[in-house]
Amino acid sequence: MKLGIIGLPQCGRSTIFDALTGARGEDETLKQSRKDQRIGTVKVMDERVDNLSGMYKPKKITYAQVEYLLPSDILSGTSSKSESAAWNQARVCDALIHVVRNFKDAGGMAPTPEKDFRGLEEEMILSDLAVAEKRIERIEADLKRGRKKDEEEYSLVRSCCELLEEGRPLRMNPELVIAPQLKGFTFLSAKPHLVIINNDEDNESLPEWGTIPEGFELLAVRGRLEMEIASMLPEEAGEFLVE
Ligand SMILES: Nc1nc2c(ncn2[C@@H]2O[C@H](COP(=O)(O)OP(=O)(O)O)[C@@H](O)[C@H]2O)c(=O)[nH]1
Ligand SMILES: [Mg+2]
Repeated sequence: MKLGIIGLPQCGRSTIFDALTGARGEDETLKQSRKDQRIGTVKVMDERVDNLSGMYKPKKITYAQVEYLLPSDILSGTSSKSESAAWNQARVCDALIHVVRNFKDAGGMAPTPEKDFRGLEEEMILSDLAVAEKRIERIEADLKRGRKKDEEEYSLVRSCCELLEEGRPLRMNPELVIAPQLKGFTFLSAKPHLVIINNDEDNESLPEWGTIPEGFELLAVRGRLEMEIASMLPEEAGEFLVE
């Protein structure tokens, strides 16, 4: 399973990636201009696999793996090209982890988690709408040239456009999410999402949220603290957690 980590700049994506994959933090200067995506693979240790392999003694034991993908940073100034490159990396993922900043930034600015969340959600909806509208245009142009249109695909893509035009993500309509004819479009707003509220070290609670968006799970995580723990040696981490 491939999970993509997305979020606005400086929300803590790299920090969460390091926390999840146990990678030691990159140094700050490197972090600021990272052009390539990063991938970290984590084995899912599972007692059931251990028990079964104890019983059947297979030649090879393969645990399930989760692949975390951190898309390349969107470089300021070069907006649209690097932006679409980063989104295309997220498109190939099975699900997305949307990181939202909930700590004061370097300039001391208070976080605006709900606004940030909605901003990125809107971007995904608009990006999907552009893909869907392009397909509609294409089908209609082909029709004029005498090609037969695939009614089923046409009506599915039309339904996507309608939902997206209302500003709603495609995951709101399960029928569209599972339609095989739409799979190739790799719609961002159709993917399962987990929203991580990236809290400061001393904050364990979820922020005030006007309306929790439908079908969403919010999870409060102290990203920098988790990253620091993940980069400790096991015995250090044990002592730290006890304390
Ligand atoms: N206080 C606090 N700062 C954090 C936390 N997570 C990240 N930061 C800081 O926020 C800045 C941006 O984090 P980074 O992971 O590079 O964000 P990215 O741009 O989304 O990859 C860095 O200076 C981090 O040290 C957190 O949980 N608490
Ligand atoms: Mg980063």
